[in-house]
Amino acid sequence: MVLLFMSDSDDPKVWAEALRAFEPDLEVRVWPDVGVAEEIEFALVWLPPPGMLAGLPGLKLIQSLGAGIDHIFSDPDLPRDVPVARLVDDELTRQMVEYVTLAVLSRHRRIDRYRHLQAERQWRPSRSVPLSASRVGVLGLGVIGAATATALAGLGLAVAGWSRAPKQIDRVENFAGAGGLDAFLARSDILVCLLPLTPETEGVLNARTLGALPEGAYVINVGRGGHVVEADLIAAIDGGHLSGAWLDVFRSEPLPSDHPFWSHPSVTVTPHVAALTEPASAAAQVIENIRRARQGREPLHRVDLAAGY
Ligand code: NDP
Ligand code: OXD
Repeated sequence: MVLLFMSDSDDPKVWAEALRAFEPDLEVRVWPDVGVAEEIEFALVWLPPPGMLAGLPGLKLIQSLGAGIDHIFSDPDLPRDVPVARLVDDELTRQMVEYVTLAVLSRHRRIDRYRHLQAERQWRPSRSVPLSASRVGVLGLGVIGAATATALAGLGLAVAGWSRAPKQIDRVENFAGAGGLDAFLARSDILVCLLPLTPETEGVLNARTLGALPEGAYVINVGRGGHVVEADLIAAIDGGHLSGAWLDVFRSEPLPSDHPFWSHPSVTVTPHVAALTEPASAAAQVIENIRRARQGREPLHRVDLAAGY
């Protein structure tokens, strides 16, 4: 039983230990030390180089190290007959909910304003408004979006969500499909992007959609950098229509050192850390998928190639 591990941002030793705690016979090879390529049955990957997976003729499973799979689907040579599975992990979801809550509440309590006042040594308190006055819109109501929307609604914020198909979530107003997008945007003072990156959602945050948000709206992107047309976002902030943005993901990662987001006074940047996969939490799911693949069964959380997520 041979698994190939490939990630520049996850520790292969920690993963190998976590996996072998369940399957002591599993051999874990670390890219680029593939050995005999035909022996590899499973690939556990984050951002595999294009063509890498096509070079493994014995593959039975491609397992993403994260919830997203755009980093796999972007490979033009991806073997289409091998099942691709994504992680659906409670710890990952918990971290995402925590991160988005932090960003939403920071905006609600105008922490940016106090940061700027601190730089000027100004003591200028202002009253906070009730949570119900902040209308949050969550783009994407999947595993993470639904948990986030539910948590925010539980705090007392006025929450709506947008999905492809209509959804019923307690205390969360639902808008669905292209036809529901503009009405959803028009009522979203704080917009949170939790969409997967697909050909349909690429560039969804652009001059038109950002312009459809209420005056002074704030954008939080934890989906993927490809959701945002970056020049349009900066123009909307600089033009005064948006009050700012909080961004965890970018078209180019690491964010280039000369990128205008780094120094923009109304933009908060974090280095794709909203959630990081914990091997201790996620290894059991990977092992379950390895066992299923060996038995010729469907893996958990198999991704629909046609839908792209
Ligand atoms: P899911 O696949 O569970 O949910 C995706 C949601 O997006 C669904 O509600 C789906 O609608 C909706 N959606 C997809 N396409 C469209 C469309 N064209 N129009 C409207 N709605 C659409 O994903 P997760 O919740 O698990 O994860 C979401 C994303 O979060 C990941 O793909 C990843 O990019 C990002 N992420 C970022 C992390 C970070 O650290 N920054 C960490 C983890 C994830 P429907 O329900 O109708 O199918
Ligand atoms: C993920 C991510 O998709 O970390 O899990 O972005």
